[in-house]
Amino acid sequence: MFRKKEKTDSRSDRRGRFRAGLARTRARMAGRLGSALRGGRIDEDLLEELEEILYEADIGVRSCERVIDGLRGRIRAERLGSSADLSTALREELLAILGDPPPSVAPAGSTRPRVLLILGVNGSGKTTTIGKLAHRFRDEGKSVVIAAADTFRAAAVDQLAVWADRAGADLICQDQGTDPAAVTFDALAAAKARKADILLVDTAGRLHTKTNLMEELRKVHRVLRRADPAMPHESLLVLDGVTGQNGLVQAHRFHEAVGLSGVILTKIDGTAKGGVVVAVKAELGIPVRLVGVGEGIDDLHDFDPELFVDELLDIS
Ligand SMILES: Nc1nc2c(ncn2[C@@H]2O[C@H](COP(=O)(O)OP(=O)(O)OP(=O)(O)O)[C@@H](O)[C@H]2O)c(=O)[nH]1
Ligand SMILES: [Mg+2]
Repeated sequence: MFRKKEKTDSRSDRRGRFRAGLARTRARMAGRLGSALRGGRIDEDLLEELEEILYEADIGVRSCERVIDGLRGRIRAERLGSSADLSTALREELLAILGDPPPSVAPAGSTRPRVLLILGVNGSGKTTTIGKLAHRFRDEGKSVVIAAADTFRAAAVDQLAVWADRAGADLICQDQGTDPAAVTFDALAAAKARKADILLVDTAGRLHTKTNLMEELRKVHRVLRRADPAMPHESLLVLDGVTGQNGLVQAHRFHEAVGLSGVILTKIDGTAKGGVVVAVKAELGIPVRLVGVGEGIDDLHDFDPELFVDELLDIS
């Protein structure tokens, strides 16, 4: 019933791909930080330069102020004297905003099926991310059902079918134009009947009928909640990292509609503004759970704050 999955990359390859995915941000940020810090003098001019570098990496006004104020206070209180001290303090300030590593989206021992509702505007990377997630879960030996609840475009189902096939997951779809909530209901029944470990629900990103997109998503959410108040176990918003902070406004609307449990930030490989991860946490108060660093099936990583900040600042 659950088809054979594609061969995956090894762990070290994955780490390498994560690093490669952050290359643009690192090149811009770490290079400039390095030369600013090498200047030697720790004064207001240096803080101003750091602020500009952080701001350009898209970490957001609020986080920028918080980091710089934190550094200013520590320079005084802890008498930070060397650029190495300052670099360590900067790392700590960024980590303080990002917080502890977020929990896994499908922790071991979860009840079956664990339901992940995937949301986001048109083109943000929902379908691709679902393919990557399905592949990862299959790699962990879990059985996966995917609900094609983007019923507007026929091509949407075809695209999802390709990913389901690559990952070795089962796809539940219906005719174009069917109510997405009905597809979700059927997919949940199928996942239960097949005793699947995971149900991934792909949704539309665009307004395509008279119904408001948020209304449609609320209905999908409601169908799951009615079946089990614990469902969906995760409502994850896929945000395009290239659009950076412009995506945060939309994020508020999705959050109001269904209550988000996390963000999946995609296309970080296509931007030098990877600092947007910090802005998402600081401005939305919603943790980044996963990061997409490419179009390949292995290019999705759990968000690890320490690893991320170290890559950002080029600390190895
Ligand atoms: N470089 C890169 N491209 C990505 C990433 N994630 C998705 N993409 C690309 O982004 C484009 C849109 O991805 P989709 O998965 O179709 O986006 P979607 O949100 O399902 O779009 P709609 O169904 O139209 O709402 C595709 O060309 C993907 O290959 C990523 O992490 N890095
Ligand atoms: Mg899609």
